[in-house]
Amino acid sequence: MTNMKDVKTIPYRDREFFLQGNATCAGCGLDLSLRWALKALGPKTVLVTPASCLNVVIGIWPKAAPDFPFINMVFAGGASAATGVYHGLKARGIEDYTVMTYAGDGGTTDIGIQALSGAAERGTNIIYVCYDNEAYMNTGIQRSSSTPVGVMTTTTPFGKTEQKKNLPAIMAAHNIPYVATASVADPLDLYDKFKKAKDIKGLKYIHIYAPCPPGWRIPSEKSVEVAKMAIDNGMWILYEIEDGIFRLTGKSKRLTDPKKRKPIHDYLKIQGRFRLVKEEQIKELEQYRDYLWNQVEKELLYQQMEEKTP
Ligand SMILES: Cc1ncc(C[n+]2csc(CCOP(=O)(O)OP(=O)(O)O)c2C)c(N)n1
Ligand code: SF4
Ligand SMILES: [Mg+2]
Repeated sequence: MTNMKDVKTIPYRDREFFLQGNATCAGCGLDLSLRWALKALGPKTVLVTPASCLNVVIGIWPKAAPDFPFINMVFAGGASAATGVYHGLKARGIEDYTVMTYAGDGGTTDIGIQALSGAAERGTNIIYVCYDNEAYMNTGIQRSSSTPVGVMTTTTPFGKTEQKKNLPAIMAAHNIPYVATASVADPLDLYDKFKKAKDIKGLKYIHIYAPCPPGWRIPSEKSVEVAKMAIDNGMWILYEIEDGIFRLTGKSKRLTDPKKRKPIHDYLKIQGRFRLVKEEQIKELEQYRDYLWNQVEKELLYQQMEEKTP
C-alpha cells in the first residue's frame, strides 16, 4: 500500500523534529523509527514516553532532542497519560494535535498493557506505538515478554525459554480501528502507516521492529540489514488491519508461499544475542514464524469468505 514511493518527496525532508545530537547509540532502531514517524505526523504532535531508552536519550541536561512537546511518564502510564493529554487539549478546544505514546516493548507488552487495553476499550483518540527492541535495554538488557526464544539477556543468561508475546494480535482483538506492524527496514511503509493513523479516529496501535545494536550484539551498521533479514525470512511480517480488513504490506506481500521465505540461520548467526541458541530452540523459532503466518492465512481466508458472502 506504499503511497510514498520516493524518499526525496517526503515532507519535512530537511527538518528534524527529533534533533541530532541526541544520546541514542549509533544504528538505534528507535531513533530511526521516531524520526520517520514524526515526518509523517508533523509539528503538531505531543509525545508521551514511559520509562525506556527514549525516556533518557531525549535529553540529559542541558540538552534536549525533541523539537515538539514531550512528556516523560512513569513506566506503566504511557497510555493513561496520553489519554489525559488528549482530553485536556480537547477541553481547551485544541483538536488539531496528534497525541502519541511511544513506548518500548517492556513498557507495552509487560507493564503498560493494562493502561493500553483500557484506552483501547474506551476508544481514546491517540496513536500508541511500541518500538520493539525485544528486551529492557535502558536498564541493561533484561528479558521482556517480547523477547524471542533463545535470546541471551542478563536475566536469561542461557537463552530465553518462552515464546515472544504477539501483542499486535492482542490489540487486534480489541477491535480498534487500526493495528499495524512496521519496521525500520521499510521507512516508506512505516511513513504511510503513520500518515494513515493520523487521520483515523480512535486508538491506533503500531508495533515497530526496532533493532538495538548493543542489546542484540550486532555492529551498528548492520541494524537495518538485520531488520531486512527478519522481513525476508518471515520472522517479522508487515501488515495492517484497518476497520477489520487485514492486508499484508511491503515485501511481506510476496511471502505468503513458505518456499519464498529465507532460512533463519544467517539471521541468528549475525546476532550475538542468539550465541547460545540450541537446535531445538531454532525449531521453536521456526514454529513461532509458522504460527504467525498461519494467523495471516486465516485472516486472508476469512476475508475472501466475507467478500463472497452476498
Ligand atoms: C515501575 C518501574 N519499574 C522499573 C523501572 C526501571 N526501568 C526503567 S526503563 C526500564 C526498561 C524499559 O524497557 P522497554 O520498555 O523495553 O524500553 P527500552 O529500554 O528497551 O527502550 C525499566 C525496567 C521503572 N522506571 N519503573
Ligand atoms: S541501548 Fe538500544 S534502544 Fe537504547 S539507545 Fe542504544 S541502540 Fe537505542
Ligand atoms: Mg525494549
